[in-house]
Amino acid sequence: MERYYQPEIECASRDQIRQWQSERLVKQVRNVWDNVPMYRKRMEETGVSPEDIQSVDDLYKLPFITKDDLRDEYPYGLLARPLNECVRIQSTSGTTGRRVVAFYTQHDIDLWEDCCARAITAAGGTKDDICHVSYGYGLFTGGPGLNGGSHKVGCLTLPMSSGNTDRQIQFMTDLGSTILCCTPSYAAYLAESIHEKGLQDQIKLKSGIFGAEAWTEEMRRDVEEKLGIKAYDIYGLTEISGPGVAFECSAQDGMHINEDHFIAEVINPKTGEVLPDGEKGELVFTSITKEAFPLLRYRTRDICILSREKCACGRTHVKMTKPLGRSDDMLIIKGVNVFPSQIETVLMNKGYAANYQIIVDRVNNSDTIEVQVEMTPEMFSDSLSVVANKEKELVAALKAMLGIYAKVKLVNPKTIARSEGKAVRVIDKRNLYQNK
Ligand code: DLL
Repeated sequence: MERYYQPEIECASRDQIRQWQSERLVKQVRNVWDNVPMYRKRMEETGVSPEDIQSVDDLYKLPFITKDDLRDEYPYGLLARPLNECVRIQSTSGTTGRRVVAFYTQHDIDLWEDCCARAITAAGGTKDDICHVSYGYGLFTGGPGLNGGSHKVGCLTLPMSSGNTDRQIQFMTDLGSTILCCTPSYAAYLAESIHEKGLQDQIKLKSGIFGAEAWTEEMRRDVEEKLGIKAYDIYGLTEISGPGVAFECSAQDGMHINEDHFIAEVINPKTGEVLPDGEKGELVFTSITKEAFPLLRYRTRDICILSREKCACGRTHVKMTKPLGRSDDMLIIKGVNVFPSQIETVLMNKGYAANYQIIVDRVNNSDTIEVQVEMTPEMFSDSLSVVANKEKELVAALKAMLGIYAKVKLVNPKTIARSEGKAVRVIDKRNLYQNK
């Protein structure tokens, strides 16, 4: 039997959802007009005033906002509430230069945790469950979001955070964890380690809630089989709240977007034109219930398809496919958002030319990144120790910029293939977006 955390909302009629969206949107537009100078300026430039927004049908009139706007307004520019009403900050996993900071009032946290509670309940979670949260805790939204959702459902919550795989497995077997929340690549790694230790019979897991990065149907089947669970996808982004913006139900065929809090649109990333359901494009969100950090028409850069076809689970909220790619060049490596431009900045600062290639792969279910960069003729050396020292120096500088380890391989001048068109900077061998 399908379970819901908030059945009256999750299974509301389409008319009811539309009415909520319209009322909340009108209020939110007035709110940002009054309280966030950037929105008022943008709306004035576009020739839109709050009176022009009477319902969701008018949403298209509002200007888009992007990650660049968030960076320009960093840190406090987009706050819609006084700072002393905010109780929490979270931040995207991208580091230096690209960091985005989101603010929450207590009410914002409450609604965000409701969204995560809906996801956990859809994955079969009840107060009888032991919910093992192995997403990172801290600035990253994964740990705190699922932790809060788990409390709301009433599960016994294990705030494991990520890493220390032996301890994870020990707690899992000793305490009898029944729901696992972590990135899909960590789930695959845990599954493999459990099998290596021959402990699969001592695992009591029944479901997993995996997201924050792309994963394929093949990976789902593999993890489901190895751990004897049902694996559910969960989607979200810090800017809009964190995990739980959308989540999978028992149909395991796309994720329901929590439309009472977020209005979803899909647009043509080149022209900005709004596309009908069923067409592939960039996902855009408007947060209609956020108090501290409301974003209107925020371009996620995630490519997906929306569907309003009736779902077997009984939920009525629109479904999104798994992200099918991105309209920018952001990579997610070990859960960390990485932009090739950050790597280029490090190389340039250290005196290298723009002849480099970034090779991303997945080895034993763990992401790897290697940066191959040409030495300039002036720095060329055939002494192995000189080269090794230069590589070490770059590894440290990249770690400082990205927050993760990237292998560096210095190669001789003129050995990286030159392109006649656009340079091919990134070779991603993971094939993560092969679903549709
Ligand atoms: O990854 C929030 C999250 C935590 C979601 C835990 C699910 C579970 P950010 O670090 O801000 O937030 O990264 C957001 O990650 O724009 C997508 O490109 C990607 N992403 C998130 N969930 C999925 C998913 C968290 N299920 C960015 N499948 C988003 C594919 C995902 N990509």
